[in-house]
Amino acid sequence: MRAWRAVEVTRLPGKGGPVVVFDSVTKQRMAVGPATGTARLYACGITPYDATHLGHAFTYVSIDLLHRVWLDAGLEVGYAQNITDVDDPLLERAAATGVDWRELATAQIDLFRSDMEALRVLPPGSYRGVVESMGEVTALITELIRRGAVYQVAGEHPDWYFSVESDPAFLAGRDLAVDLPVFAERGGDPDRPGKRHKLDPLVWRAERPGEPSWDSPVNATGSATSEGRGRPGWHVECAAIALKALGADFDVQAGGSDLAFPHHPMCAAQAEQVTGQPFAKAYLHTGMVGLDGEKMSKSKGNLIFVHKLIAAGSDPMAIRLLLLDHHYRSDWEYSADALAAAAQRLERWRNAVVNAGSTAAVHGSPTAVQRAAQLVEDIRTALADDLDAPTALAAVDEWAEAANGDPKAAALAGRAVDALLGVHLG
Ligand code: 5CA
Ligand code: ZN
Repeated sequence: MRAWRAVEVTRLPGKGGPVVVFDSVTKQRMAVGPATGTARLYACGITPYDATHLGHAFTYVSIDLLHRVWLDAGLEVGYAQNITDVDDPLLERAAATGVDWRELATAQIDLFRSDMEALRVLPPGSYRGVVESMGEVTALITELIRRGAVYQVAGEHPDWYFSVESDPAFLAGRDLAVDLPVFAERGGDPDRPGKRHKLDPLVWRAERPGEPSWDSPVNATGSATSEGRGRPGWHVECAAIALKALGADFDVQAGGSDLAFPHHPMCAAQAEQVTGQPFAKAYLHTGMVGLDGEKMSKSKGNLIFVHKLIAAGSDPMAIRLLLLDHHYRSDWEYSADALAAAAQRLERWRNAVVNAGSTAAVHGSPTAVQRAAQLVEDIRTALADDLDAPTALAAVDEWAEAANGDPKAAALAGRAVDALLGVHLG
């Protein structure tokens, strides 16, 4: 699948250092990315209906900070993202609105691409939908069957499930009283008759009338078969797409905190079963954006769309500043007032950077350039410390407040804001 257009990222003087993030599995801060070479990042992509709301935008802009910090540290970034382009809610929406599910997905992916471009989010190098990845998904399922880690339930719909007990570590330390309701809320079916364990996730859903289907991987010989046609379960898709693009033991698996369970542990368990290596070294989860006291979600319909804000006259860079004003791990609520404040902040920064030169007494004065160089370091330090964008924004505020119009200093500050925060002021 085509990703979206990349914006240029200018190189800044010097180099950023290692970045520490909070790993939600070990619940510890840890440095992520190699010292040299290529950092490998997987971000769970959209299910293409009702995109792109501010919650999605917050998650991808937050992940974009990690991408930019790694680039600033001189690393290459191998970035992969999926599209869940066949899934229950997508099919349900298509059926309810009388639109072909493929057309719905295509239109929403187009919208997502243009929103990501407007927000200056750097694109993934590998952007793959599930439909176009069916070969690797069924190959992974075949391998899981061969290893005895999945099983078929009896009955009218002979679906396949991954056995969580096949991974001895999976259930260790889990509290089923907490996990089961979350599993049920997020696409799981704990009470499906015939399952070995309530937490076992669906791996292959046998064809139902009227649903799209593909040849089955179930004949365990490695060749697809038209017997038992169906479609894959959600977690095994991301496991297969990530492994294909990045290999095992990549640096960071990222997504919103609603993927912290069961999605990411289920992806990891299935991938690890086959590779014998860790799936990812660290798991990064962004907070949830809400509206009127509830998480912004497609199912609740309480959505603020990026393209609608832009159509109503918001500058995409003001939207980006609104998102960056919240630490990536915090849950927060959208308000029009906060967006207006972000637009004012953008205006102040633009005045300090773009309108520089007219009032400066001295061009390239050592103190002014030194202050801008200090700003570069302050942004770097803030982002290296668990991607602390709000602190970085406060540093730019302070710089802009005291800026004296020196064009050389302003140019450096503007480049830093662009390269590290992704906010274009020119
Ligand atoms: N296709 C799956 C991932 S494989 C999925 O969760 N799609 S999604 O369209 O529902 O969400 C896309 C990304 O946005 C996910 O990382 C999700 O965690 C994140 N997200 C969804 N709602 C919000 C929200 N209200 N606030 C912050 N992030 C959100
Ligand atoms: Zn995913």
